[in-house]
Amino acid sequence: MQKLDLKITNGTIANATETFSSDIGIRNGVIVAIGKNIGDSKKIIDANGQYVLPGGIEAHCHIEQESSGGIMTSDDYYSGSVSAAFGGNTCIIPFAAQHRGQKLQDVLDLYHSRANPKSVIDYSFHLIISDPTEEAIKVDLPNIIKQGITSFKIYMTYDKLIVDDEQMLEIMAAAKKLGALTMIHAENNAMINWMSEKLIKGSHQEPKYHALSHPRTAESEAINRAVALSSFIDTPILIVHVSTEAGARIIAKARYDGHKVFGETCPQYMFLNSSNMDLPEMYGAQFCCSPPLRDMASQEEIWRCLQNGTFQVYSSDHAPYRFDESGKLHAGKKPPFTKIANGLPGIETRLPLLFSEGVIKKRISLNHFVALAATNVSKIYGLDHRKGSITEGKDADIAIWNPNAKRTINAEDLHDNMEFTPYEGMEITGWPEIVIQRGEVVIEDNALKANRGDGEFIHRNKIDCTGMPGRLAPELDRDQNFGVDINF
Ligand code: DUC
Ligand code: ZN
Ligand code: ZN
Repeated sequence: MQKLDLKITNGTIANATETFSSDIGIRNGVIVAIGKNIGDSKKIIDANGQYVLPGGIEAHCHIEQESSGGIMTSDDYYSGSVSAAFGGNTCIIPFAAQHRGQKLQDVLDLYHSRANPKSVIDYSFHLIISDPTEEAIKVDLPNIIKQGITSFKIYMTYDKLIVDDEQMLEIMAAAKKLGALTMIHAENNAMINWMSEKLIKGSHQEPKYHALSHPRTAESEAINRAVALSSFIDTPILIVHVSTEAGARIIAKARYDGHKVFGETCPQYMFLNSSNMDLPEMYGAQFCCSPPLRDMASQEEIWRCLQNGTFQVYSSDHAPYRFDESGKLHAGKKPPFTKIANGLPGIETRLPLLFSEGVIKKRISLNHFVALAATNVSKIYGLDHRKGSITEGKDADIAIWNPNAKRTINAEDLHDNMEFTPYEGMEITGWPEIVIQRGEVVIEDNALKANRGDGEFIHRNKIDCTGMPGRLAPELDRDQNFGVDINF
C-alpha cells in the first residue's frame, strides 16, 4: 500500500449527519481512507480529545472590494484569507462586484488577479450585478457560468447598485436558464431613503439612527417581492443577511409553499443588538451595517430560525472598514449616519461564536454546526464535488477543534486588517487549533504555515435543484399553450 502523506488519528469526526471515531488518511491533497489500520503515513496528527470537522466555507464576505461609494475594504486577499483560516475556514466565496459601466468579464478578471497571488486558502466568487445590460445578460453571463461562477448577487437598495423589478426578472430568468443561483439583498430602497431624509432633516444624524432608517418592514416588503418574482418564474433565490422575524417568516412560508427559496443569517443578528450603536462620540459607527442590528426579540427569533432550519446558511458578511478616514469615517470625523461605511468585520469569529454559543450551550448539535459551517453551502453553491464533508474522494480540508479551549475575543489577537471587532470581550469556548487545506497544514500552534497564493480557484458546478419543489406560474406554463416565449 502506498504511504499516506498525512494521517489524523484518534479524533471524533463529525459530518452534517454523523459523528464517529476514526482515523483519516490523506494522499495528494485528497481524503483516501477513513477507518482504522489505514496504513503508514509520513506525518501523523494525534487528534485525541478533539473534534475533526470539515473546513469551514465562508460564503458571504467582502474582500478587496470597492463599495459603490468607492471605499476599499481594509482586507485584501492575503489578510482576509489568513483571518478566515485562523477562524477554521478552508474556503471563501467573496464577491466580484460590478459597478455600473463595467463589463462583467473585466470585473471577474480583476478579482482573479487580486485573489490568485494572495489567497492562502481556496476561493470562488459570487458576481454582483448592478448593470444588467442586454450584452451582460445574453453574452457575458453564459460565459461566466462556464468559468465556474454559478451565483449572482443583486441589490434591491442602494442608489448605485439597485436593480428594479423588471431587471430582477431578467437576471433571475437568465440564472434559471444557465443553472445559477440569485442572491438577494432585500431591503426597500424608497423606505430607507424616505426615513433617512426625515431623520436627517430632524437633526437625528448620529450612528444609532441608522437602525431606524432601515425599518423592519423595508426588509420584509423586499423579501416578499423577491419571493413573488422568483416563484413566478420558478428559479432558486437565496435571501442574504436576514435580520428580522418578519423576514424569516416569509422565507419559512415560501419554503412551506414549495418555492425554491434559501435563507441566510449572520452572527451580528444573533450576538449583537441595536443598543450597541448607541455609544458616545462616533463609536456607534463601528456597529453600522445593513440591514442594521435589531432588538433582543429579533435576536431570539433569528436564533430560533437557525435552529429550525429556516436559515440554511450562516455567514459572517465580513465587510471590514476601519474606524478612520479609510473606512467608517471616510466622509469626515462626524458624518451623518447615511455617510458611514456599512459593514462589520467577522470572518475569523463566525465559527468560534457559533461553536461556543451554539454547540457548547446546546442550542444546536455538533452536526448542525458542521452543516452551517460548511456542508449546506457546499451543496447550495455547487462546491460539494470537492468540499463540505469528510468523505473519501473529497479535498482534505479539515479543521481540528479543541472543544475545551477558552479564549476572550480581542481585536489584537485577530488576523484581519482591522483595529476593532464588534465582538470584543466575548468569552469563547472551543477553537479551531489546526486547519488543513488539501492535506497541507495552514494553521498550527497559533501560527500561519501557508504561503501567499497557496489557495486555488475552485470551479463551481451549476446549481442543483433536484428534489426542490416549485412550478412556473400558469401564465408561463408552455403546456397550457399561452405562447409566452420566455426562452428558459
Ligand atoms: N450588504 C452586504 O451584503 N454587506 C455589507 C453591506 C451591505 O449592504
Ligand atoms: Zn447585502
Ligand atoms: Zn455582504
